[in-house]
Amino acid sequence: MPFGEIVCGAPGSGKSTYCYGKHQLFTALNRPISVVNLDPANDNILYPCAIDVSSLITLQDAMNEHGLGPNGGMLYCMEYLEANVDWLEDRLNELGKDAYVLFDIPGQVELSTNHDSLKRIVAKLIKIGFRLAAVHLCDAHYVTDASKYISVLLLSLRTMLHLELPHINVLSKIDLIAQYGDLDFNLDFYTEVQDLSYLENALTAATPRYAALNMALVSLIEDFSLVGFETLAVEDKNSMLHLARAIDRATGYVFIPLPDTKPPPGAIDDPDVSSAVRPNTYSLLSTAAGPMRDFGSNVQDVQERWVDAREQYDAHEKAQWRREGEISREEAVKKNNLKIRERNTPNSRAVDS
Ligand SMILES: Nc1nc2c(ncn2[C@@H]2O[C@H](COP(=O)(O)OP(=O)(O)OP(=O)(O)O)[C@@H](O)[C@H]2O)c(=O)[nH]1
Ligand SMILES: [Mg+2]
Repeated sequence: MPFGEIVCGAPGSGKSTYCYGKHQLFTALNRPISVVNLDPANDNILYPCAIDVSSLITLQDAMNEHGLGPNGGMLYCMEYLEANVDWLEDRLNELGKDAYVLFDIPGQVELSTNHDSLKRIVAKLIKIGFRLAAVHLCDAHYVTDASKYISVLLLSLRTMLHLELPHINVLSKIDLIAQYGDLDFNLDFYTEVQDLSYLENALTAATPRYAALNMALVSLIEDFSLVGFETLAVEDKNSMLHLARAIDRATGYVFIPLPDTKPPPGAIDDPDVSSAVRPNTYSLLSTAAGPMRDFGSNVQDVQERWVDAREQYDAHEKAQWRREGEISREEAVKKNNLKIRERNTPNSRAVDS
């Protein structure tokens, strides 16, 4: 059964970077992964692309041919893809029934909040057997201001209600959050969306005229009680692993490597590598259904890592990388010396005799 993620979010929220990062991580872990670019305006694709919508239609073609602007052109492209969904289905079938597919969606938010083409394409994918989750990326910058935070909550809620998929909202670029100054509340206030009435003072101070409207929106979000956030720093392995497990739990994906699969380089069960080098993330991902006790399952850890003690953690990580580098260099030298000794042994016996 194929599984997949609909990676959506506002322009620049980090969708393509996330797809690239996840492709690198899963390839290193020997986990199947393919990335499908569904953004017809994406002309600088970072990741190895299994299927590219640009071979069906590009935004530029749509604009030139029908005299449309970039927004109208994008909607046209999605409608065109919907009309040619068999093209997508044929290519997805070529990826095999055990494929794990990331769909990189254009950043135009109405595609995942109002327009029906993406929704119908998703319905088609589900019909052909895909188990999908929506991964909705939102720039963490939005939590630095109460009214922007309300807007991102509304956007997330609207996307959840429109796509009707198992849904994970993600505050992306969390590694940059300390740069935007002190937050009014701890990070868990923003990720858990527990009691938004605390925002009242900030909202009223910023826009006194709209105080009542703001509080009506707050109570709407609270009434649905659906929105919550995970966090993501794409270059941080722990953060990526935590999110991968959260998504696996949403889709029900359990990764069990085939018995004859070679563990990825650096895993503890690799007989060539000392167990001191790296923890065994391979088995971590094979037990996605287990309890979430890894880094990031507790948002206080994320707060400590990226807000409270970022510099100390960065220094600690650098020292660890240096030590890992030294250990693998020493292992390589040891292996090399062993090979030289083995090569010389028969000759030395011949000399002795
Ligand atoms: N520091 C940091 N930067 C990030 C992260 N994720 C993405 N970025 C940066 O954010 C910028 C936008 O990322 P993209 O991946 O192009 O965003 P996108 O959502 O695909 O954008 P569109 O396709 O235009 O909608 C790039 O400069 C990335 O390097 C992250 O976790 N941390
Ligand atoms: Mg992109």
